[in-house]
Amino acid sequence: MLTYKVEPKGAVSPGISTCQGCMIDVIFRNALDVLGEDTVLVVPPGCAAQFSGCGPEASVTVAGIQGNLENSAAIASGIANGYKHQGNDHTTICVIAGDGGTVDIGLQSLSGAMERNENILYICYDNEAYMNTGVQGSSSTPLAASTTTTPAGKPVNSKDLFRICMAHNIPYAATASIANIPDFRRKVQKAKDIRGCRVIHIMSPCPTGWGYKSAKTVEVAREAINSGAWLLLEYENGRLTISKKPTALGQVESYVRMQKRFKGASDEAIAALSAHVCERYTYMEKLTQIMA
Ligand SMILES: Cc1ncc(C[n+]2csc(CCOP(=O)(O)OP(=O)(O)O)c2C)c(N)n1
Ligand code: SF4
Ligand SMILES: [Mg+2]
Repeated sequence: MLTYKVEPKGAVSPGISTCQGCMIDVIFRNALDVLGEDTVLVVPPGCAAQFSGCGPEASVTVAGIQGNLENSAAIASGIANGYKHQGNDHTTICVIAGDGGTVDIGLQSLSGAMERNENILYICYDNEAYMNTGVQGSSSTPLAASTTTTPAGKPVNSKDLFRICMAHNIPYAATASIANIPDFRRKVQKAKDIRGCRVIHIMSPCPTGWGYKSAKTVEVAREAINSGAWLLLEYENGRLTISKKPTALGQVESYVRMQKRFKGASDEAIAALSAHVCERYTYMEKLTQIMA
C-alpha cells in the first residue's frame, strides 16, 4: 500500500477547510511567515476560525485563542499588557478577523484599542459580508451588491475602515490585497517592526458569496485594484501614501460583471458605485498632498 506523507511547512498545515478558491489561508500563511513563531493569534468566529480555531480542524501551529466577534481587540490588548508586565515586548499579538467582526460587531473594541494605542497588530480580511453564516450584508458590503439581507442590492456605500483608523491617529494603518502578496508581506513586515496599534485591512474576495468561478479570485481582486474599487494605501506617522494608483479609475463595469452579487444592479446603481470610487480616490489623493 502506498502512503503519502505531507510535510507541513510554515505555521498553517495543508488541507484546510475553506472553500475552493478562498484566499484566507494564503493571508494566514503569508502573515505568519513574516511574523514568525513568536506570535499569538486572536481569531474571532468567521470563516478563518473554521480552520484556524479550536477543534479537530485546527491547522495553525502558533498559539492562539478564539474569542468573540465583539472583543478581538480587547482580548489582544489584554494579552499584550500581560506580556508587557512580564517584560516581553517581542511577541506579536495579532488579531486576524473578518469584516463583520471588525467594521460592525468588533468596532467599539478596536476603536478603544486604537485610542489607547495598544501594542497589537490587527489584520482584517475583508470578504465584504458575513460569509460564515450565509452571506449576510455587513458595513463592508459595497453599494449595489446583493447579499441575503440586501437581496435587491445594498442601498448605501461601505464604511471606510481605513479612514476610521487614520482618525484614531495610530502609528500604522494600511490596506492590502490578495492580488499583491509582496505588497501585503512588506506591510506586515513594517507593522511587525512598529510598536503600538497597527491595522492592516486586506481585501479577500469570496467565490461562494460573490458568485464567481473559484479560479478567478486573484483576477477579481486585481480588477478591484485597477478600477479603484479597492485602494492600496499606507498611513504611517501621520503621512498617507497611495501604494499603487488605479490604472482605470472608476471603470468598475468589468469588475462587477465578473460577480453574480451585482447581477441585478441597475446601470444607475453601477454609475453611483463608480462615482463613489472616484470621489474616494480623489479625496485620498488630496490627503496625500496635505499630509506629505
Ligand atoms: C455577537 C455575535 N453575533 C453573531 C454571531 C454569529 N456569527 C458567527 S461567525 C459570523 C460571521 C462573521 O462575519 P465576518 O467577521 O465578516 O467573517 P466571515 O464569516 O465573513 O469570514 C457570525 C454572524 C456571533 N458569533 N456573535
Ligand atoms: S465562504 Fe467565502 S470567505 Fe468563507 S471560506 Fe468560503 S470562499 Fe472563503
Ligand atoms: Mg466577512
